[in-house]
This record gives sequence, C-alpha cells and structure tokens, in this order.
Amino acid sequence: MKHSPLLSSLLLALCFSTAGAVQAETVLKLGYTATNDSHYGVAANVFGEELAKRTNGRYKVQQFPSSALGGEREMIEAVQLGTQDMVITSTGPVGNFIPATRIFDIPFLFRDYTHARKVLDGQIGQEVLKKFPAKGFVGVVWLENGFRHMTNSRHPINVPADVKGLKIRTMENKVHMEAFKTMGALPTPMAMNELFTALQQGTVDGQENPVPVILSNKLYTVQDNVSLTGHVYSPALLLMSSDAWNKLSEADRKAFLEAGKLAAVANRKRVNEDEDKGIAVIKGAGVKVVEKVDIKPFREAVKPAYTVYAKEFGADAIKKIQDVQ
Ligand code: EAX
Repeated sequence: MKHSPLLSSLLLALCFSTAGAVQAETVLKLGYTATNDSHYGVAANVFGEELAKRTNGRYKVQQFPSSALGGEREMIEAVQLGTQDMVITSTGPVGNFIPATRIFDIPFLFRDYTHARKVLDGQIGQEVLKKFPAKGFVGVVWLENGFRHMTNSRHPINVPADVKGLKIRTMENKVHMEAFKTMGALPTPMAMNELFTALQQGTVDGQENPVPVILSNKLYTVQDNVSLTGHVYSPALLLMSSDAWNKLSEADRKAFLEAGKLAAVANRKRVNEDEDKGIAVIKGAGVKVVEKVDIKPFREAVKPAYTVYAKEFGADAIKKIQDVQ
C-alpha cells in the first residue's frame, strides 16, 4: 500500500521521535575481591538496584566479584585510569593513592562500629572524601569491611608473643605492616587474589581479615586458628572513576550518592550479621577460635608504632578521631 508523501514523512518523524525516547543505557563495571554472597556483594546489589530505579534503567551495574578484575590495588589503579568504572575496596591499598585515608587504618583507633561509622559519615570522614577527585576518583560512599582478626596455622594467638616470628600476610598497607613489625611478626604484603593459595601452601603462616572476608573467601578452610583480636577497624569504599563521574548530570550524581547511602546501610547490616553468625560456621569447620582475647597487651605491643603514626598524621588528628563520641 503506497502512503502519501505527507503520511510517509509523518511516519518517519514518529520513528525518530520514539527512537529518541528509548534512552541510552550505560553499564558500569564494578569489581571487588569478596564473593557476591558477601558484605560487598550486598552493597553492590543494593547500589545497582537503587541506581537503576533512580535513573529509569539508564545506569546499570555489571558486577565482577571474587577478584575477577584482580586485587584491590590493581582495580583501584584501573579505576584511576578509567579502564574500570567502580570498585568496592577496603582502605588497605587506598592509602597508596590517597595518603590521608591511612589514618583510619591505625590499630585500635576505633572503639567499636558505632564510633567508626560516626567518624566516617561525619565531618572527619567527609573531609577525607574531598581529597579523592584530585587523584582521579570519587569516593561515592564509605562502606565497611569490619574489625580485623588474626588467623594462622601454627598455633592459637592469645598474647602478642604468639604473633612473634609468624609470617603474616597483610594488605599493601604501611600502617598495618608497621603494627605487625612492632609485634615481631614478619608482615608480608600480598593481594587478596593470591592469599588463599599462599595460606594453603604455607607460603605465609597467617593473615588478618574481618569475619565477613574470612567467611566469603573461605579463608577458615585453610587456617587452623582464629583469634578475635579486632586489632584494626577496616573501612571500605565505593570508588568511582572521575572520568565516569564527570559525564554525569547533577541529577544523576544525586542518584549515585543516594544509591550509595542505601548500599552502605545494607553493607553494614550484613557485616554485623556475619559477625553474629560467622563464628559458629568457622568453629563448625573444626577451626580453633580464641573468642575472648585480652586486647590490652596488644595495645601495649603496638604502642611504639603510634610514635610513627603521630609523626605521619599528627597526634592531634589521631586524638580528634579517638574523641568522637
Ligand atoms: O576488602 O585484602 C584484604 O585483606 C581485604 O580485607 C579484602 O580484600 C576485602
């Protein structure tokens, strides 16, 4: 059936206008080292759902869990270069890019989860996030990895003397390495994606991580002892490449920040759930768990490292964090 020229041009205009109404979809690559069934996976799921909701599906998140895109330092570098859009990472290696974050890695700095969350969500934590864009990142939101505990396959750790001589994998983080060196351990920095095999083969005697990571990465299956030292609170971050962020409209940036906040609520809830249930799972696997560790001797043991920390961050800045109620 032949259409009149007028009708054909109207149909053509209609085709173009509906095509315009089908909005372009952007898929963001988000990597992290934990499994999808973890405190990071929960954050990634909620972030993706809430973002798609707020942008009518224009922004989608493609997740790469379990170190599929490499270790945290590698992924942070890729986000800085813009070859990866986002990463959920502990602050472990972040200090190599944004030194100001290292203050939060100081052992025994935070009293408990409430204290840590107040500092990071408050003026001190928000001020640190402002330092990210200058280095090619946007810190969308502070997430949480959790209080770190020691595991090893040599003997139970009850007192600092038990740490002496142990080859302990640490993150690529100078603050943590200083603390373990001060306790007489042999700190061995290593990316998360190499850790399981290193523990399995005995290349390192032990490591330290929050319960959610010990669970999700099944570290307890290659360790005989866990001691709930809680020696460091490990913040996490949802980091975005400035390249990707700079392309966003103001309205979409708001959507990213709102989705990030909801992801943090879900992530922190999961950390506390894992801590409540995880010890039973670890014990059920036949691992010896020292649940009641007297942290006073450990605080004493790392005290000399505080001189080094005070030199780097200033005693006042450390006290300011400790004094947050
Ligand atoms: O962020 O590398 C680590 O020990 C981190 O705690 C882990 O990758 C989760």
